[in-house]
Amino acid sequence: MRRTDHPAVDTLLQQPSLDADLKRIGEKVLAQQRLTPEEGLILFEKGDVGFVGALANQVRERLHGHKTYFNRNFHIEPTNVCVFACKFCAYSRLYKNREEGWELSIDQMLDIVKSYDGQPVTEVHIVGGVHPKMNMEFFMELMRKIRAHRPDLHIKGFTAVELDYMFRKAKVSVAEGMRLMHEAGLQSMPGGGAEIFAPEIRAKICHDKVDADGWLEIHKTAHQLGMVTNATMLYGHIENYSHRIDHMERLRQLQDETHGFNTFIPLKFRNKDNEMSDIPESSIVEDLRMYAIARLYMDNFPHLKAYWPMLGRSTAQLTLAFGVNDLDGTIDDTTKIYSMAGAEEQHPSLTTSELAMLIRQAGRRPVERDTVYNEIRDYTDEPQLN
Ligand code: V47
Ligand code: SF4
Repeated sequence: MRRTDHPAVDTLLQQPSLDADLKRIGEKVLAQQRLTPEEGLILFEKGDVGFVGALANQVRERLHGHKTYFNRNFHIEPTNVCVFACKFCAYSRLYKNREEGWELSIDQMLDIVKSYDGQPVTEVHIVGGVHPKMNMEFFMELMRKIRAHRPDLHIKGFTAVELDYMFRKAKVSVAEGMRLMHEAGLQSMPGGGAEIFAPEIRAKICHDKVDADGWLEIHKTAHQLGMVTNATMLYGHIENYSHRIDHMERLRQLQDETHGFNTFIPLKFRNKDNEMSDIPESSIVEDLRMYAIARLYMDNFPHLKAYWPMLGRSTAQLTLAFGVNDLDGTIDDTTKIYSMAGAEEQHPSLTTSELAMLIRQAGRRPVERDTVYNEIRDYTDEPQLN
């Protein structure tokens, strides 16, 4: 009997040779039932890329049809000087070596904002290293000036790592710090700094920055103020599948409580020029399995995003058949964090037309969105527009 709009999924689940656990999990996904951590682990251990991909695609199309979102943003990276010493980071320069780094003044950052005057960008994404002299006051003044100059520009900024450090330096509670930053203009937060929550992995790869509880508390507080945030997971290094499930489970539980997360972004570990360069990178098949299992496990996250400059255009296109419904990085990607760690695209830049074309080539419908996923424009039938 045909039970879904995806006969391929039905056929897959009826194959007599299919493992009994996988069959049961597949039936649960079709019945829209939540997967347990044990079932998530079984998917990682036994689910081949074709199996998890077909299921994740079914979920993706149930939630979003063929729509694939992108937004027009630009990045400001205030500094690459950082007090922390994450082993996977190829981007930061330790504070003691800061002559090798850059530190932008408020006026220099405002000049970046002004360079986009008249351009149809909707968001500025502010994120960088953790510089001890760039404190809360400094960033509140920056945001007030950005808002005065361009009130319609959505300010998404600061990982929980940066905020935790600022609040501790300013001796304010998370609740007070978030309230002040929000009042100064902060509207949403990116998902960085989460890495892998498990303390035994954090101790080895990023021992000195905010821990899982601190990261989750900052996002929870943001959600309580009405802000939306994203969540990331850095995978494919020294963690095992249980650590990935534990990470996703903790995010799923907070999301049940607050519903403040928009997007989950699995970040593939890249091994160039960092202290973990001896660790081989995950294969594309493993990357696609990661996206698919994330789509199946994170049932209360509306969106799953791939960051194309990191993956490369072709792999990013492929992810659209494995659960992903959002591609980040558009017209003029200004971030260096990935290009310095060995990302596929060293100077990532695509016109909106080109990005829309990539999405159409993958058989999907390109839709421009704002930060909170209001639809701005459907590019399905507009091949030549920028
Ligand atoms: O937390 C650092 C990652 C993150 C490496 O929320 C690396 O919309 C791979 O979170 N290999 C920061 N990853 C960037 C980030 C982000 C990016 C784009 C969009 C959004 C969003 C968030 O970059 C860090 C860390 O996990 N990272 N080094 C590396 N070698
Ligand atoms: Fe600093 Fe972020 Fe790099 Fe860690 S990942 S060293 S917190 S810039």
